[in-house]
Amino acid sequence: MKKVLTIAGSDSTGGAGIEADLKTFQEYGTFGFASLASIVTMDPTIGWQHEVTSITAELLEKQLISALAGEAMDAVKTGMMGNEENIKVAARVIKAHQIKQVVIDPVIACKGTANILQPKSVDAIITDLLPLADIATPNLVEAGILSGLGDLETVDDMKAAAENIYRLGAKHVVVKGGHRLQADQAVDIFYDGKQFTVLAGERIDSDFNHGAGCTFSAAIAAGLAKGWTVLESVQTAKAFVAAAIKQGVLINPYVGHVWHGAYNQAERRMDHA
Ligand code: PXL
Repeated sequence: MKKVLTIAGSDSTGGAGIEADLKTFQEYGTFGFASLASIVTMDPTIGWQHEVTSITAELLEKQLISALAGEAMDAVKTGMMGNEENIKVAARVIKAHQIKQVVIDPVIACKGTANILQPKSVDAIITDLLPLADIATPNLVEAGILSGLGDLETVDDMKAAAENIYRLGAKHVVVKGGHRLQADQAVDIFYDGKQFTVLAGERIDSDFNHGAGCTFSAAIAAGLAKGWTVLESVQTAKAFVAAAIKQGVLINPYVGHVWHGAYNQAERRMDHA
C-alpha cells in the first residue's frame, strides 16, 4: 500500500484542503495521512469571506511525528500552511524524514478573497519549501508573486514564471493557467528545467470549481507515490480534475465544489446496500 501525507488546511465544506486531499488519495487507491496546519472558515453573512486560523507550530509538529512514526511515506504534499512557523516546521520535518516525493502547492490566496498570506509566509515558502519541491504547483496569481513577475497574462509570461520558480529550487514546476488565463483552452505550463510542455485541456465552463487546485496537487502526489513519472502524474491529475470540475456540485448558495469521485464514478460504489 502506498502512503501519502497532506500537510494543509481544513475546509469543513469538504471541497478544498485536507478534505480534498484525503478524498483524492483514496480515489487513487493510496492510503492518506493528514497533518492539519490551519483551519479555513467561511462566513455566509459577509459574502462567504474566508478566514484562516493557524494551528500552533507545536501541534503541527506533534501531528507530523504521529503521521511519520511508521515506514517511510511514499509522497507528501503541502497546502495552506497558515503562517511562517508552520512552514518552517513542515520543511524541517520533511527534510529530517527524507521524504522522497514532495509536492509543494504554494497556497498564498484563496479564490474569491483578497486575503493573502503574510509576506513573511510567502518568503518562507520561497526559502524553505520550494527547495524541497519535486514539483511546485502555483496558480497564475501565486506564480506571479513567487516569480516576482507580477501579473501573468500570456503563455510566455507563464513560461518565464516557471523558469524563475525552477531557479528557486523546485525540480519541476507546473503553472496552472486555469480559468484565469484568457484562452480558448485550459492551459497549464510544465517545466522540468530543460523543456516546457504545454498542457492544453478542454476549458470547462463551470463555477463549481472550488477545491480544484488542492485536488490537482493531491492527485500529483498520489501519482508520484504510485511510481509514475512527474509528467505522467501531472497529466493524469489534469484529467482527474477536469472530470471533477465537469461534475461539480452546488454545496450552498455561495459555492460549488469539484466532485473528487467523478473520474472513478465513485457515486456508484456501494449501490447494492
Ligand atoms: O484553494 C486554496 C485553499 C487551500 N486550502 C484550504 C482552503 C482553500 C480555499 O478556500 O479552504 C483549506
